[in-house]
Amino acid sequence: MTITLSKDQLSAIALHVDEAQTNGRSLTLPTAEHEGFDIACGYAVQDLLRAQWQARGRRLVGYKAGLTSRAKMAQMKVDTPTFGFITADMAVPDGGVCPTKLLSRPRVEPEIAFLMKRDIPSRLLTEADVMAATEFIAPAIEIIDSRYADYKFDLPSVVADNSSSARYVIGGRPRRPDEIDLRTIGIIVLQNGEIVGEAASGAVLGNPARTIVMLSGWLAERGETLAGGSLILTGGACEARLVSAGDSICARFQDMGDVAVRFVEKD
Ligand code: OOG
Ligand code: MG
Repeated sequence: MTITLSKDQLSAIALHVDEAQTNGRSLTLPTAEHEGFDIACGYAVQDLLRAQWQARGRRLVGYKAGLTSRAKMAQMKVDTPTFGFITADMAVPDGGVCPTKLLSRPRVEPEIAFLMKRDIPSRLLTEADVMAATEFIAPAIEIIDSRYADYKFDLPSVVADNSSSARYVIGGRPRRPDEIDLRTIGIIVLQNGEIVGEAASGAVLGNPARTIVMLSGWLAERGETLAGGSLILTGGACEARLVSAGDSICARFQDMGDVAVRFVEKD
C-alpha cells in the first residue's frame, strides 16, 4: 500500500495522538483533517506512536485485536477487525484499581487473552497451530478509551488511535489450551453487581484463536513475527460498557474464574 501523507504530516498526527493518550484529551479525526488519510496512514501513525513510547522506555508486551465480534462491529459501526499494541505499563492487577483521571471516556469489555509460549517465526494458519503455540489462555478485561468524541470514528482514525487501547486486566484462572473449548465459554459482565453483558467466547470469530491466526497473517505482511511471551487480547465478546469513577466491574468466565477492577478518580 502506498501512503498518501508526508512523513512530516504523519509525525505531527502521531504527536497529537501521543499527547491525547498521555493526558486523557480528545482528538479530532485524522480523516476529517487530512484528505487521503487511509488505513495504511492509520497504521503508519500507530507505528510512530509505538516508536515514541519505546524510546521513552515503555515496554511492548503484545497486541490487541479489536472489532472481532459482531456485537462490537455493530456497536462501533465498523466492519473490519483492527490491531493495536499493548505495553507493560497499561496493565492493571486483577482486583486492582484503575484511575480514570488520565482517561477520556473509558469502557470495559470482556476478552480472552493468550500468552504465546515461544517465538513464532512463520505464519500460524489454523486454530490448532495457535493452540500448539500457546502457553496459556486467561480471562481479561480490556479498558478501552477512544480519544474521539462519543467513540465516533472510522477505521483509519481508530487504527491511528492504537485501536482505543488504554489498560487491561488479566486474571481469573489461566488455562492450558487443551483444558477448554474456546468456542463455548460463557461470559458475564457485572457492573456494581448488576449483569450488564453476556456472551459466549465463540462470539469472537467463532473461536478467539482465529484472532491469532489473523494477527499472525497481519504481522507476516509487515515483515514482523510474534515473539515468545507475547500477550494478545483477542477482542471484546460483547458490547463495551461505559464506566466511571466509583464503578466496580467483574467479568465472570465459565471454568476460568473472575477478573475484576474498580475505577477511582485518581490514585
Ligand atoms: C475500538 C477497539 C475495539 C474490541 O475489543 O473490539 C476493541 C473501539 O471499540 O473503540 O478493543
Ligand atoms: Mg478490546
